[in-house]
Amino acid sequence: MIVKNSQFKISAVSPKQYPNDNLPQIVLVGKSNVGKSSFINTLVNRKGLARTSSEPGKTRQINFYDIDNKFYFVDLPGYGYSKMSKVEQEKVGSFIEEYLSSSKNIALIVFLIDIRHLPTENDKLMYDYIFKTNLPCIVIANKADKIAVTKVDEEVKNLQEILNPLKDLKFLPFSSERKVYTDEVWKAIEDIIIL
Ligand SMILES: Nc1nc2c(ncn2[C@@H]2O[C@H](COP(=O)(O)OP(=O)(O)O)[C@@H](O)[C@H]2O)c(=O)[nH]1
Ligand SMILES: [Mg+2]
Repeated sequence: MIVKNSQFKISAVSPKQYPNDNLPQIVLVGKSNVGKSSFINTLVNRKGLARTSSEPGKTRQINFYDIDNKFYFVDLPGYGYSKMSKVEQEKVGSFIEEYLSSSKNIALIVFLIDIRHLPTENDKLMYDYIFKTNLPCIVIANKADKIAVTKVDEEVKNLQEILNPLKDLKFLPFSSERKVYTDEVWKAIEDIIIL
């Protein structure tokens, strides 16, 4: 898909601020710094739409981006930022769960993990949580530019074996750095929601 018009809609800190239209919401979930905001920018082909940061743990609101008046990309705060206090981390966790359990328009969860590492404990907890919501989900093994091209397929398979041995979810590699696999990801999204 080629996006023509993408714009920031709102930063929400509570459910009453979520957009109240019925556009489908595609939500980015993943640990802090895994590349959620960059993923949005890469797919819509705009450098600065979603705020990215090399310093993790910055986003504490839920940012909604209107894409061609067809759907929202929803940028959630990342979990598992080790420099945050336990209390602060729990706050972020319940914030994420509040959105995932109360928004009525979630059409797809895009769950980002890092292709270089085994899923963290928090990744596994999030995966289990997503599984229980029954919402459609695809898993993106991000930062594929950080490993040899010849290892990419093997690593993606490996991660699926660990997180999703039933193999009922789609796992895809991705790299915002090199802007590769973008077509495959759009296709996977469009297989699930009609855009
Ligand atoms: N090498 C590489 N770096 C990436 C990629 N995606 C994001 N980053 C970098 O990772 C850092 C965190 O990215 P960001 O999108 O802000 O992560 P977020 O916290 O999940 O939203 C930034 O320094 C990005 O430039 C990628 O595909 N490859
Ligand atoms: Mg971000």
